[in-house]
Amino acid sequence: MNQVKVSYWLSLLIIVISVSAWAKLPEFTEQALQARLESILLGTPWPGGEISKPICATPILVEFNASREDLTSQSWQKILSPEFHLPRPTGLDSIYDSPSGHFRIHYTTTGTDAVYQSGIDVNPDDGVPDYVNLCGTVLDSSWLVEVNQLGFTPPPSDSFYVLLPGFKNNGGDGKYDVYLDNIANTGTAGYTAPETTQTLGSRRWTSFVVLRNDYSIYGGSFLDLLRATAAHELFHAIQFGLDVYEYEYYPPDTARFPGDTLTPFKLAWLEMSAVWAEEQVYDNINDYQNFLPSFLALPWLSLKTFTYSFQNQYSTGYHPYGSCLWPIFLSERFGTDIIRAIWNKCGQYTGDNIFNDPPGRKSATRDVLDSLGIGFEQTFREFTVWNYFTASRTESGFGYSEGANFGAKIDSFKFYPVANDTIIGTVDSVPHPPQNLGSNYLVFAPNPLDTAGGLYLSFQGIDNATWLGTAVPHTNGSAPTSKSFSYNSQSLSGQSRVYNWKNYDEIIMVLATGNPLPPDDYRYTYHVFHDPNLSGTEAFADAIGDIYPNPFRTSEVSTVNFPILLSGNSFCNIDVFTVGGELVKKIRLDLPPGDNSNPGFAPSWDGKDQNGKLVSSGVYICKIRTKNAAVTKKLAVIR
Ligand SMILES: [Ca+2]
Ligand SMILES: [Ca+2]
Ligand SMILES: [Ca+2]
Ligand SMILES: [Ca+2]
Repeated sequence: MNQVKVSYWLSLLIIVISVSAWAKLPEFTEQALQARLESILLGTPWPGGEISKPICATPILVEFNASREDLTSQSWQKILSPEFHLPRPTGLDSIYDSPSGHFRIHYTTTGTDAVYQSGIDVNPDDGVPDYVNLCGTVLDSSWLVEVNQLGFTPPPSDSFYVLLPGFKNNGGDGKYDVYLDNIANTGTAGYTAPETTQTLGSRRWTSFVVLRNDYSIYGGSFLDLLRATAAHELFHAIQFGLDVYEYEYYPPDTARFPGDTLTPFKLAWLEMSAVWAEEQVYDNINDYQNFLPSFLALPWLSLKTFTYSFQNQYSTGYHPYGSCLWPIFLSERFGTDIIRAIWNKCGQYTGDNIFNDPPGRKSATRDVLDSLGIGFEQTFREFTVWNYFTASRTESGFGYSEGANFGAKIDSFKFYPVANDTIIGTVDSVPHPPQNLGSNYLVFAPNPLDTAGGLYLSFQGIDNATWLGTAVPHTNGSAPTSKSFSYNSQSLSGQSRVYNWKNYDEIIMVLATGNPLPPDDYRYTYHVFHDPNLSGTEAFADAIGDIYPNPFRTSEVSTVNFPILLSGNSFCNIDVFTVGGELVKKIRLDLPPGDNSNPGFAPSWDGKDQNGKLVSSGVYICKIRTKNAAVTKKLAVIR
């Protein structure tokens, strides 16, 4: 053993101890954390009498890792090694290296930690229990997909990790260590523990995974639970190798979440993307679908909801798992690479930058979606529309590839039959206004006897949010169309018109908030009525929207878009001038009626002049004309 490294580690321990002498977590927070961790490791009761089944206990280990320099209670010694580290499971006296060589599996065939069917060694007959062979194959499959196929950076090697007194099986051989342990909390299928880092202050941490020695306690397709858990936990190991601090921290809010077993650590992205990873490795297991009720039945909850409440399938503790629909949506809409791109951006900044913009830079999600030219708000809007059309509402060719199999669908908490004399008056509040990154669904069904006219829809934000209104006219048996509300961000109001409502079985008004912060309920009023004039061809004035992205960074995106809404077929002329009045580019197009605003549909420009040369950085004047509209807009080009 290297003497230099030992003294390095000892000096680290001294730092830890000296920090703990003055830093302090709120007492309640520390007690709850300790009780949770003891519940996982020792099987003691979960705090607050909650049902103790965090199926993945990893967030508790992350919370511990983030807090351990602040812990004060001496009773922590019950579960911690003398160095205040979380010890790896002990008593596992055998090892097996997976066929790929990436994993070292620690197990035993005797005592309470004995693996499932420890005496069965047939396939292959190699002196290793077949259950352990299966674990090796399952972990290798997970690595093959997550690292080799999806391209995620593998978890950092722990080969540098030296043997200190009190550590056993520290696995310093560079293989990733997995322990098959009889986890004391029977509700927990596995966990990943961040352990250490090679460089003081680094966000890249090594970790180890604990899987169960035996999943047959769960009955049913319990080997599928082993598979899903292995894929899930390996993804946590990958996450910790990118940024172990990728979570939000904000103080508990007892006023708003009285049922919450409070945690100030919000790790929703960790869980939603790990459930997504399960689906990438084991598409046929569909473990994620078990968690969808907690998301789809409570669409107003923030996408960032994270609690330890697990009373039933609608409990908020399951919400981060059900929120796997967000990464699943992103990867089905844009390709699976997008999740790696987002996680890699998370890894470029220490701490929370998944949805929130850290100082001086864009959030990982916004950054990646901007680079695709669509932006966060429009993407979130599409997500809310996909979420409506699941289970019995699924329409072929639209939305989630497995949406018809979802056992849950969006709870639209207002349903209005509308006749031609109906006005849905202004409502001061709704029972569950959307939280940050949440959504509401109001469904209006035209009376089939009232054939003339259409529906006018509007809303007025009471609270300041990035309101995202979408009107979704839908006929059963057809893919829905959707139309963004026009929106005034100064007055927080928006409106939309749906012509010829007799063509539709329902018109859904989706109202969502696109702002990630602050956590709150965002109230609004809405006003919807039948308008007999909304018949025939939609006679709106052509609308020319804001050029996006603006500024146009030619190093990040290949084109800039000019969104245009047309009442009928029209030419589209775009002339780009320098501020000095010199014409640099002429674009001439014919566009179809309707919404020509999304990437791929909107007129676009590649930033090159008439000679095919990229224009220089600066402000350009764009004159945009259609049959019924003409505007002049500024565009900043940054090379
Ligand atoms: Ca065997
Ligand atoms: Ca190792
Ligand atoms: Ca699947
Ligand atoms: Ca980060």
